[in-house]
Amino acid sequence: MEPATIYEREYPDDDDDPDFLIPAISEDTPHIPYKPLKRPMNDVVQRSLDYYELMSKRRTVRKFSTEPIPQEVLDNIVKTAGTAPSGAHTEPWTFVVVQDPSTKEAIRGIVEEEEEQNYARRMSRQWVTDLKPFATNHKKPYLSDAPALILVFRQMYSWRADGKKRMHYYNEISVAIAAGFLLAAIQYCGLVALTSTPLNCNARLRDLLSRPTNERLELLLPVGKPHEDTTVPDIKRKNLEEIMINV
Ligand code: IYR
Repeated sequence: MEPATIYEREYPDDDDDPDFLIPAISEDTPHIPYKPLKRPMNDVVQRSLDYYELMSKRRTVRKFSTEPIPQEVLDNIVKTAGTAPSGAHTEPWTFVVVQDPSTKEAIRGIVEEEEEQNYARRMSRQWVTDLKPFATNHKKPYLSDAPALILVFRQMYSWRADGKKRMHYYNEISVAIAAGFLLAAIQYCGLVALTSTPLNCNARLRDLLSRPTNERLELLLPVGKPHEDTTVPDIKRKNLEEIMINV
């Protein structure tokens, strides 16, 4: 029978066994009290301002210091990303953290090769023109200079212990939220990143890093301290009136 809705097409029942439905997480999962710290509203106001001011200083940088990042910092920022909400608590993300110089070099080789094609023919002339203010091109020295590269993979589905396919509902937005948490954690601890999305590199980087085919590369973040000579384009952010509508 034809699936009735787009949701049934994207998240189908197990056709082999449609009546034998068991949730991926136990139906008996207890609900426990949640008692986060209570803060007076004037603290809430102050903290909202402080956090905005911190985050407003975040910039994408393309020139990194080679100073290594303590493993503990990498562990903590990835743990923070892993606190993101996800569809049906499927946690559909894998963060591959690369510090090994020869693997960084191999990643750089693949990305530069593909980006050369991207800039030359895969991206439209309008796209390449729109990138001019950012002074980007296919050369990516930051992929070897930055002490760590974090590759964010999206798991489109996974496998349950009983061998059934586990659906990862809303996996795209879940991974996007986790990436936001990661960028915020990087900013909060005093490091910088480059939010990059290497076009056409998924299969080659997935193979290089031995990731399975249910995973797709979404983001590649060089992370570290900025190089002493780093400059950033003098761009402005939209003001509140342009991004907020109060009803
Ligand atoms: N992925 C390419 C091109 C690029 C695209 C966008 I949209 C940017 O904001 C920046 C770069 C690159 O990394 O050079």
